[in-house]
Amino acid sequence: MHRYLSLLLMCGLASAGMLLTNGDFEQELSNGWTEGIGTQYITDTIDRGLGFNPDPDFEARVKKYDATHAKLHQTVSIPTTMSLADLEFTVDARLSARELNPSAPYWAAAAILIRYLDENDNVLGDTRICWPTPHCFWTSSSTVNLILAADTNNWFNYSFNVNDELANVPGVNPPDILKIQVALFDTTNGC
Ligand SMILES: [Ca+2]
Repeated sequence: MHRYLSLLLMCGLASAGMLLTNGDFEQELSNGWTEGIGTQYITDTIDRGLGFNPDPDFEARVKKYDATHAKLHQTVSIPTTMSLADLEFTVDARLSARELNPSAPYWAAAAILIRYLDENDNVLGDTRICWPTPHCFWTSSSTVNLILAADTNNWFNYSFNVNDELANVPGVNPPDILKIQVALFDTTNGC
């Protein structure tokens, strides 16, 4: 086996009010969130709990070992009354991924994806707050911006204004963005 990863978080996409449903995970995940695990085994889980982070509130966890991927996601339409500059994204997360056989060209990555979608749900680009292992091929491009976690042991807050962040993905045309998907995502290849 060559991969192990997990991630935990609470997140928000807000202006005057919260756009994400149950972004703080204080309710069951079925409220607002969609789960997806590719080829699930007993070691692959998506759940929520109080104790992943020592704060008194709930967090969500996406953990995979043998599955091809695990994903907890939610897509929101940007209200016509809002501009992209009105949208502030924030998340507290701990990201972890490991290659258990570092000599082999297998890779894993844990990420929070902020995906920019057009009206037909096509992905125009994304911001990836991530922890990729050494063999992961992910790189920043005109449509992808990687924000790397500092380490795998600690929780960090990541916050940005969506319109400001789009300067880092100049291949995405802001007027085309009508929806945003937020996803907690674990993936691997070659195992
Ligand atoms: Ca907690």
